[in-house]
Amino acid sequence: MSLALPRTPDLTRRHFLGATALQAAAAAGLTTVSAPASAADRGAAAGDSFPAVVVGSGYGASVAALRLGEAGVTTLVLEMGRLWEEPAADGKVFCGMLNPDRRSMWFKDRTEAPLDTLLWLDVVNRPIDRYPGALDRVNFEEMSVYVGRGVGGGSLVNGGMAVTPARSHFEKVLPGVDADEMYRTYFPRARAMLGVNSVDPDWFGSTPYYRYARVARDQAHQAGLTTAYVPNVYDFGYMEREERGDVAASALASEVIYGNNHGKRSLDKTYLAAALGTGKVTLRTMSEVESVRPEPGGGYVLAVKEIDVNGSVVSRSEVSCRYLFLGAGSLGTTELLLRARESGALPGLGEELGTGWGPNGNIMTGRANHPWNPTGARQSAIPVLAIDDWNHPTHPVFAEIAPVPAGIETGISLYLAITDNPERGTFELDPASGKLRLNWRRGQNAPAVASAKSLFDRVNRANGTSYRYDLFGDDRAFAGDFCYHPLGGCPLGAATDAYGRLPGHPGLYAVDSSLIPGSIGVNPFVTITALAERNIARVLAEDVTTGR
Ligand code: FAE
Repeated sequence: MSLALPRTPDLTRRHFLGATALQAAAAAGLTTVSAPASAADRGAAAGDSFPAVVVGSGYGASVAALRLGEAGVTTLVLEMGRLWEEPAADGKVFCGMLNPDRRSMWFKDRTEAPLDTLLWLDVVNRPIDRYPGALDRVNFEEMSVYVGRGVGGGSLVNGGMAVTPARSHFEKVLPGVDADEMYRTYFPRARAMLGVNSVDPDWFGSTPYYRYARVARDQAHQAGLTTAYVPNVYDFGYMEREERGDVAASALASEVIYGNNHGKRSLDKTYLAAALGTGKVTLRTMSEVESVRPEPGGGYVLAVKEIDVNGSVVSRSEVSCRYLFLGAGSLGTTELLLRARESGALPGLGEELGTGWGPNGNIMTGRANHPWNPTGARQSAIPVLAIDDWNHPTHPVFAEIAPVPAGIETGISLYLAITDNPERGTFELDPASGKLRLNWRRGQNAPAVASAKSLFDRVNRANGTSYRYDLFGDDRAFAGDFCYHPLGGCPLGAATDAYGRLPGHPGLYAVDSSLIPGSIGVNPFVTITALAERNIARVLAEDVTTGR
């Protein structure tokens, strides 16, 4: 079964116009992208002044850009990363995981993949040239955070798992949000716009590419646990054609964390294409917002640094706007706001800013399978199954069954476990270096490790198997020193009002993962998208009055 993108005539036309504009800009090597606007729209942006500016182009930012464009508000999107549309000399836009090159990571000398050794051998990570690659790993003192960089943010590099949280957990984490409205209106809207679909269970049951998931499923069932199919934004119809050899392979060719060349409905194919297609939205890439200050008389001024692919500064400029939507992610949005508070530029920002950060209870772990029960040399890089033990009374876990698409039999069952770790971290600016600091101690992972261990001890006991200790560079079975799901820093209803408005500063909004206080119990992008849809609907109805 494969669901298509929303097919109303207007949206289809917008997607087409926007996608064409993205491709044309990439082919011409441009860092500014816009679809043709009507004559009446030209001039709505005077000089470098726009009615609305959106910072970043991940989930929250893309929702804001589309809905502003639809409402007729001339909008500029500023993204620090590249536009990923144009093939390189090898004919591919992104590099694969088995042979990573400079396209893999954001200005690193060596790749920093999460699973970094096999049999304790340093065979996974490679030296690379410094380049604005798609995946970044931000290394704080005791926690590393993976994020996407480029047009589409995390949607370029993530596993595409599109999960709606358990309503009880959503209500616990965000008690101020009307859950009825979310589950009736905004979650369905987000799923439809993102192009969520599900794997065909018959195909899943027979393809060699999901043997690893079937092995892990059967072992979970042996331990009395429940598994569930997990929807995804990767087009499963395309994946089936990959197996038949009808189309170029992507998920079945070990592509995911450094980008998918085909099959994945990343945001540049969905929300952002539609946003550009309104003719009201312009996108500037390689443009990092360094600071924000208020404009006398209302609105905001942003200091913007444009870089080239060597990381050299091409220009520094200022952009002003009446309405400013921060969608730079949990790290990026919190950092910009902390800088503005600490410098005195935005004094209204309160003490709750920088609080409520968590890694969504992320723990990665691997189990060793018996030689007579192989997981398969051919593995789809897109996960489709999870162990759902979220209702466990003391150790709730939602564990994604992850691939190890190494191209050889590894015998590993790998998991990204999401746990209900109540620990939270805080952000601050280091007084000496001025850099963003995350106050999170490794010991704060202990509740998450305890939950993951409780679950996988049960799986190992029931199957006579054990953990792998060779995967994370030392002899740990559980890796909790990195995360894929940074959440919080600007918690909704605490650092902001109930709709993401920053206190004391009219027209300033947080729209992304920074709003969710540390945990959502499942992979987070559907929630980030749905919450952004809810908040922008209210903001457009109540706040935005000019430039239409
Ligand atoms: P995000 O998508 O991070 O986008 C922020 C954007 O802002 C980025 O493009 C930045 O380059 C840009 N930016 C930052 N600072 C600035 C600045 N100062 N100026 C201009 N631009 C800036 O934000 N989630 C799921 O639900 N399912 C999954 O299967 C899944 N798998 C994942 C796998 C990996 C490897 C990773 C890294 C993440 C995964 N996630 C997954 C998490 C998900 O991608 C993440 O929660 C969202 O992308 C966060 O969305 P935001 O809108 O907050």
